[in-house]
Amino acid sequence: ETPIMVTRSSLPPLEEYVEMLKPIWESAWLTNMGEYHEELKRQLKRFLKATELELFVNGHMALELALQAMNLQGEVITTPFTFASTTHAIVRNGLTPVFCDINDRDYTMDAEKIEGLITEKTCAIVPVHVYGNICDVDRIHEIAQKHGLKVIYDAAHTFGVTYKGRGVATFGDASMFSFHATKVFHTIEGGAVCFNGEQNGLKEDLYGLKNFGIRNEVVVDAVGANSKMNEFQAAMGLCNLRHLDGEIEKRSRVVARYREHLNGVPGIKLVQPQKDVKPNYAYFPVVFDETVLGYGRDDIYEMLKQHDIFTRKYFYPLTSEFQCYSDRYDAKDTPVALETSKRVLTLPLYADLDLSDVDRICELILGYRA
Ligand code: T4K
Repeated sequence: ETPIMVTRSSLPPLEEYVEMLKPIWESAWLTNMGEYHEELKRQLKRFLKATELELFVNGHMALELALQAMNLQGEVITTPFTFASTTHAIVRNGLTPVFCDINDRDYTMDAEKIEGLITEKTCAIVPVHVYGNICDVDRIHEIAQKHGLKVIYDAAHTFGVTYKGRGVATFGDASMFSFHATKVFHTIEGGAVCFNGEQNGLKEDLYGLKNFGIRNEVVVDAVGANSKMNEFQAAMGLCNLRHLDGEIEKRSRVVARYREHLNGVPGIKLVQPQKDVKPNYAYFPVVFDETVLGYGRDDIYEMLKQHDIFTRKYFYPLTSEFQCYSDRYDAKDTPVALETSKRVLTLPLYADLDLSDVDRICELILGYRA
């Protein structure tokens, strides 16, 4: 039997992608904001209900350059329960992460703990809509307004999610999306920053920063990087967008099947659907409580691996525990995040995962004895 990985990239029919390549061969225009780049930008703006959007070579550079474009200095309140990228993007901008704990319902930043971390050095909040769960955007907005802080969401997992009918891209000063191959929507590698167009010069700055800070042929006015999305990536995005609704629908069936098996089982905790949120079924995290079950997350991880089923411990360890940061932080300061990282496992989830495989995975989990 073929191994089951935590996810599997969605791909359009090969002929569809090949057809898209023909104009690239004819024009020999491969990168640097070509026609597909511009078309994808238009379509994504509409799809994400964003007022402004810039494309990038990947999600990480999108976040890193969004922070750079905001000209921030000092401390940034963020979550350690995330992928390496979030914390690295802050540190690589010369900023200091200050880690806020998460809540134990949906594992996003605990908004009630933010104000206690604000100092005179705080300049911004970088929350993460982790697994596709929306942060408490209303409360975060209130706090940011009160203290004059920028809010840059890591929305890597929330492509197409809406809250009270509003695109998730419209919250905060900016939101970063990842279009990596493992995401609900992908451009092989890729990313975007969505933002409100009224912020002074942000549009021009973001555009410049992904192209070496070049304004025009003779003016270079910022220390930029090279983070442009190329035409092959944009073509993949245009193809994938056509199939997205169907892919999300298939994912929803996989999630419903997992829930049928695992909901309400003592010692096994699932994230309950969020109120007023249209989800995208990005990840399926399960928290195993060893004190109830007599066995823990690592036992399930190993057992499934024996059956060629490869789950992932997203997000273990916390970023504050990484070797490059651990001398500066104590993970015990974020106890909910620490406990969750030790207990959580993300189960396989992708559009073409067979429901019979979901049944098998759940039977293995429910039949496990320590
Ligand atoms: N912020 C957050 C909260 C994020 O989660 C991420 C990325 C970012 C920022 C940064 O965005 P990007 O710069 O990546 O756009 C994967 C992804 O590489 C990464 O994008 C993602 N988060 C993270 C959560 O997961 P790994 O190291 O776990 O990937 P890997 O190579 O082990 O792949 C996982 C599984 O996916 C494989 O077992 C099989 C499947 N797969 C993988 C690849 C590469 C495919 O089916 N096709 C593929 O091409 O990081």
